[in-house]
Amino acid sequence: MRVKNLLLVAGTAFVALGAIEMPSVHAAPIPITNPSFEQPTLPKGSFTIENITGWSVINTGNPGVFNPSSTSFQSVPDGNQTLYSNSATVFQQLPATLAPNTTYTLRLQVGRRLDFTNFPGFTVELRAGNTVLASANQTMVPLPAPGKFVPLTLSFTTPSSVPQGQNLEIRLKSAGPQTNFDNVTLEAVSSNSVEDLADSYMRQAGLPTSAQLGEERWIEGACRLRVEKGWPGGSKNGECFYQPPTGWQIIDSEVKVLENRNGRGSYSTKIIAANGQVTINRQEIGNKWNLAINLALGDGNIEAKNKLELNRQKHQQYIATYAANENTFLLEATARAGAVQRSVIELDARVKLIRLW
Ligand SMILES: [Ca+2]
Repeated sequence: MRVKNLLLVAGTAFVALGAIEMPSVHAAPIPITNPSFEQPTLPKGSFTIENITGWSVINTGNPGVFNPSSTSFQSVPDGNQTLYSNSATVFQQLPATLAPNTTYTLRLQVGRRLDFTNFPGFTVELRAGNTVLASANQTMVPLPAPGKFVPLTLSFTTPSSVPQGQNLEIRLKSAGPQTNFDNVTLEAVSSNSVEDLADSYMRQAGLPTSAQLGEERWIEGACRLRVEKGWPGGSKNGECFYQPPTGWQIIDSEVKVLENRNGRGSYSTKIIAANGQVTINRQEIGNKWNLAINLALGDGNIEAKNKLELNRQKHQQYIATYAANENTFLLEATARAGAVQRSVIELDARVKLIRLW
């Protein structure tokens, strides 16, 4: 049996990267002026009207900074003071501008006064320029108990392309008397850098990158076969093999008949085990994933660790779905000549591969 083992240009080499400087992708906090409404500083029980350091006011309705006594709140989530609004919108345009492929998470606390019977409801918006990226209202949080605050989280992920120069903006609006807000934070996590970082850890651990895992590729001309039989008739067989490089599995094939003179030739294809069985060392692959995940954990890159765990799961699914002992594509052809008719069959097969490791 003659085995034709073509070396592929396809097997993209990956380089083990030793110790390299890794960028950190901790969530980056976006600076907000006076995020906890501690400015201007007030004595207990006092409030300002439309004087909120760093924040602007639209509409009317007595918004301001409030240092509540225990008749309003036993405590506030952060510091001593909160923002209050009796219907106005309070906003802050931030120096930071909208970035692509980024998840923004706005967090704040929404409070209900002990000494106000009604909780009027509110609207919180994260904006860029004049566009509302994400908004929330009272239906998205539990009704705060009188004298208590509840946390509110608002997230938005930008696409790969966004308009330039759009300043981020936070808007807080009460639907009436009175809603209190405190401890506003905004953070950004670039999804691009998480993917890049996860790929770096995978390369360091000797794994393909996430784009390479599950990559599918057609190998043109994997098998070319020509079988001829002429005088004095009878048949002649021919065969051709193709074996993928390590880490790749055959998942499909197509045969083009270039010539079948007098229609006397025939062919068949199958996937077989030749030159030994394919062995997927699951233990070894599992160890590589553990290494990649531990590297991410050691650097404190939780987002990259989470991404790696997803990639590992995807990888295990690929192996479970595609890994088989058949590792060789076999193309067989027979030319059958008649007493006066020559037989020539010429075939060109291509093979589709998937990268498993
Ligand atoms: Ca505060």
